[in-house]
Amino acid sequence: MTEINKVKEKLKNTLSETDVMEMTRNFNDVRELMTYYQCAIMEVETKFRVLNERFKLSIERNPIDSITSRLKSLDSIVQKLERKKLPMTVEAIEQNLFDVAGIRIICSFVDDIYMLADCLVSQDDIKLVRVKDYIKNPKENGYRSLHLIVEVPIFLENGKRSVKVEVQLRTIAMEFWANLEHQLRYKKNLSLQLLRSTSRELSECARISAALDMRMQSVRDIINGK
Ligand code: 0O2
Repeated sequence: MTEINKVKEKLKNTLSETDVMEMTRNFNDVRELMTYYQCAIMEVETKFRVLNERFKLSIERNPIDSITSRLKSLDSIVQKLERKKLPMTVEAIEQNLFDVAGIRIICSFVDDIYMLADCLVSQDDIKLVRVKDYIKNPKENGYRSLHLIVEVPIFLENGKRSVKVEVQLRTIAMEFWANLEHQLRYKKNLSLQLLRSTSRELSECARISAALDMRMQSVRDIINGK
């Protein structure tokens, strides 16, 4: 089955005839756009790898534990456009969906998150578009992470283009928590009672994990003589 037919099959109950026609018409342009997002991921990922290497010299350790990246799937893009009542065009994607290209940076310590974010946004080819600091202001459910939307230039055979990338920076503890919470969100067969008690338990885990991050940071500061 071709890529477009897979998307149509997946979303057959949610898309109107007009949506499907529009999507088919713009499909090749959207595929080309996806290659730009893939290039932007490579650019930003390299920037973080370079920073990690540099800090290995200056602070004698790697501030980054791991880096992952993902390109939003075509069906998720179509669903998000549909949810936001936007047309299925390249322009609508570029102007409204900021998380098509996503990079996640996992650190051991909270202060490394802010240090790396500062280093990234101070680079003169990076434009900071938006910051959501769910570490200083955690979400109601306990979710913590620093989210940046940045615009990065990519250099193509026929010129330069600016592309938006979502960067999520979090600690190992925040990642551990978010992965479990994500699983709960997609669990459909739990009773309301079990869902409520598990959400409460997860909230408590978020509180404990935030406290652990602070204590680990303090221990490291003592070790480093701060
Ligand atoms: P996926 O599969 O991770 O991409 P916007 O994109 O701006 O329209 P929003 O909600 O304002 O949407 O963006 P925000 O708050 O910056 O967060 C979007 C992403 O952060 C989510 O992507 C998740 O990856 C993560 N996230 C935000 N809140 C939570 C949370 O409560 N729990 C967990 N586990 N992750 C969260 P997507 O699109 O949900 O999915």
